[in-house]
Amino acid sequence: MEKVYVIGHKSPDTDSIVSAISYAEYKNSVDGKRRYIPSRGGELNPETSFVLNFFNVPIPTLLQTVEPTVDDLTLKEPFYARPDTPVYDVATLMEEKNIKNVPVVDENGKIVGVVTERGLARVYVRRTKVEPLHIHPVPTRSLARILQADVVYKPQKQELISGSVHMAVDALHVLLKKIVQGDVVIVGDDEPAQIALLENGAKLLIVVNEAPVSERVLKIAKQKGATILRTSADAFGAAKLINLSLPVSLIMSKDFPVVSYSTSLEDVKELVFESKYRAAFVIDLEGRLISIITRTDLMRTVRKKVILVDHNERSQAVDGIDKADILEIIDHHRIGDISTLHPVFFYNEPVGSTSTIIASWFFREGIKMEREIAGLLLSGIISDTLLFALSTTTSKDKEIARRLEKISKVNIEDYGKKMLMEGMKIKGQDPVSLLKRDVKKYTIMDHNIAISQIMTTDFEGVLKEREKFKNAMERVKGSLGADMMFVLFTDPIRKSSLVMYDCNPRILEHAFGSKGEENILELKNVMSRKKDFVPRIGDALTAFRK
Ligand SMILES: [Mn+2]
Repeated sequence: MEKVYVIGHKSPDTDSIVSAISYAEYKNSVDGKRRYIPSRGGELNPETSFVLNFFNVPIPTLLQTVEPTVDDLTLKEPFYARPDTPVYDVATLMEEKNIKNVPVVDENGKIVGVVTERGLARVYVRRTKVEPLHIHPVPTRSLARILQADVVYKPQKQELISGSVHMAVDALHVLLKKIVQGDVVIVGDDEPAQIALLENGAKLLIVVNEAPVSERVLKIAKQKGATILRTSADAFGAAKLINLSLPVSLIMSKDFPVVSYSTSLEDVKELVFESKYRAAFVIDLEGRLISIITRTDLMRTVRKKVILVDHNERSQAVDGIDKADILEIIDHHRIGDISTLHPVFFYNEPVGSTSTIIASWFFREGIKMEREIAGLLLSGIISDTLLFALSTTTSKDKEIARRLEKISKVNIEDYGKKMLMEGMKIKGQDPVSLLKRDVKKYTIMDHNIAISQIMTTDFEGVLKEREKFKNAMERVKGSLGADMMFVLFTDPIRKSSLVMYDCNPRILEHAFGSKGEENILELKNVMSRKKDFVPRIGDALTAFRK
């Protein structure tokens, strides 16, 4: 079934994670033709971990990038050989199925080698030059099949047969000196020779030209426990076919390109086009062969299908979004710059959270909502509105939250406070990862701006560690390639934010009437990054441009 990944922004917050999980659930119940997979673009923050843990919901699949990968191809089940499969059978398979590579797979399904047409040819050129004829252990039945021979006699217990091969072309007394116990001899219709060979230890007679095998010969073969095969081929033909009875393990090559489900198609292309196999072998985590990718598999343009929730700006989306096929966007932020290949369902409503929108659709469509989903959606609303404290909170958020409260069987106030406190701990946390946890990038008037927001009730702790946070800010700014950075420490109880900035102080003066001290400024009633902060920075930058 076609897969569609439902995913929120990078540095996911609670709203984006629970929206992805809930919307995937919603879509799976209204559309049975596709499989909607909740995904995430990064590590969970402590608040979200608490939420998923509280409602016992699995963590969504991590997608570092939505670039097309092996997983997006329609993989065929491959033809393969076992290490003891005779080369003859592999060559036949290649011809019948018109394939150039046959992977060799052991009894656990692991790929151990590859036989190629070219490799096959090269091995035979080399072998016929130097090596005496030899039968490597091969089941008697397989050898008979390859020689197109009848099994005239074979001891009951003997399954595998092997040994050095002689041709009965010398005078008999010369030949008898050459053979040792267990050897194989290709003979014609010379009955005395057949008998003498059996009595001198030949383990297998290959009687060519469909020559008769007498009762006397048969009797001795039984006594000696030797095998007799009879073929219509001549001596030369039989020798040629014996060469093809080699197990492929002797001629397979062991350096072959492997890829996994998560290898990007870009990398696969490079491998396939550079490899002498003109193919790559797909294996799972245990090394088991899944499929083979050849050039024809790579002709078609493949894209991952995605639904974006809780964001619509390219800079906030997971990597590779330009190579993905966006099917829908559901958001509650400003309209950004993502463009799509086709007309898509794009829903944006200025409410407090994406969770509000998705919950309202469950209710509108009368889709049964499990307690866990209600709990997650409620958490998304609480997280994004800081328990209805943010100015972005609408009456719709409150109304939906009350309905979710009933289904989820938690108390909004008690649960909400507990959840927010979990996410607001800053003590003992690494400043860089704290700053990266919820950082968003904006492009305003040609400036690359990074704004990190950290919820905390501990302004004193922040001021005490100001140097650490400033160093961390510098590092994060550099790693994001931003030319300005702001960190908002927001206290939902005090209803104010402490902003730490790395930019021209005049921007702050223009936007908020003060530049504070030491690049730190407290902003009363600034709670929402997108509603209370970004627009005023945008106004200041626009004013400077003029
Ligand atoms: Mn949100």
